[in-house]
Amino acid sequence: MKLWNVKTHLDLTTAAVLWVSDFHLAGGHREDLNECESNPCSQECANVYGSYQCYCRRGYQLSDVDGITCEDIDECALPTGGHICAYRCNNVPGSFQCTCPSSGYKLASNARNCQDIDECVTETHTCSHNETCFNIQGGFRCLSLECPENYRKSGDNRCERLPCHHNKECQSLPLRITSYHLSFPTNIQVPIDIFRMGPSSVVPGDKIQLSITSGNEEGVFAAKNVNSHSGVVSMQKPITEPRDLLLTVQMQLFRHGTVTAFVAKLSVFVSAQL
Ligand SMILES: [Ca+2]
Ligand SMILES: [Ca+2]
Repeated sequence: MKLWNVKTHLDLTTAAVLWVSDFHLAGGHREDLNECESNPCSQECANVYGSYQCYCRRGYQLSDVDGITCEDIDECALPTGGHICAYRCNNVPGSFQCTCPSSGYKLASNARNCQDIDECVTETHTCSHNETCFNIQGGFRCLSLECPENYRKSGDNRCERLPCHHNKECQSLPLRITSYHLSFPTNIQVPIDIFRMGPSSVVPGDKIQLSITSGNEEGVFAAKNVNSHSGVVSMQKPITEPRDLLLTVQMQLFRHGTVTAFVAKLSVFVSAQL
């Protein structure tokens, strides 16, 4: 009976000693041991009564395996990581960095999006003096206007036909050729009207006929009359890859029994959307 009592007492004591293993027994009082002093954690350590807890700085997470090692969080691989950066995500210890294409873009102030560099404003373009710089997403274009024979330049983007002097062949040439420049991101929703054309003044009885005379071999665009004095060019098929297109749009104006042609040269620059 007595023996049994002693054994029970010993077992309890052993258990108690194991349980209080984190305490020093000083002067008969239990004193908490600061485990953090021996740097058990890979980053931060918090001493708590009877134990300690490791924790990690921002950008790291505590290892499930040992509870003491801080592992870098791969922000780029998180389920939401695909959208964390507009272009490319680079994982770095404790953080991540977004990057942009090596040319044409800079990192926006939010450090995630890419912002087009306007080379025409920053004067980093390579256009010559007689060319005009036109900014597009991720790049720029150098434009020059050259008028064909029988035409003279009458503005930055316009050529006027020279007087015909009763030359019938000359009279069938467009009266005016005007250049326009449009820029779009890839994959814009179609159909979408991109250009409207009509005579500068409307005379009762006018009729127009709009048509695309070149540059639409793939049927991406369509021209249609909206009413008797205006028409529109629309994009009918999505453009998925960056490319430059040159469309020639002709408007025939039927007025007072004569027909006059006007031509619009549409440069369509489609650039990648980031
Ligand atoms: Ca990281
Ligand atoms: Ca640009």
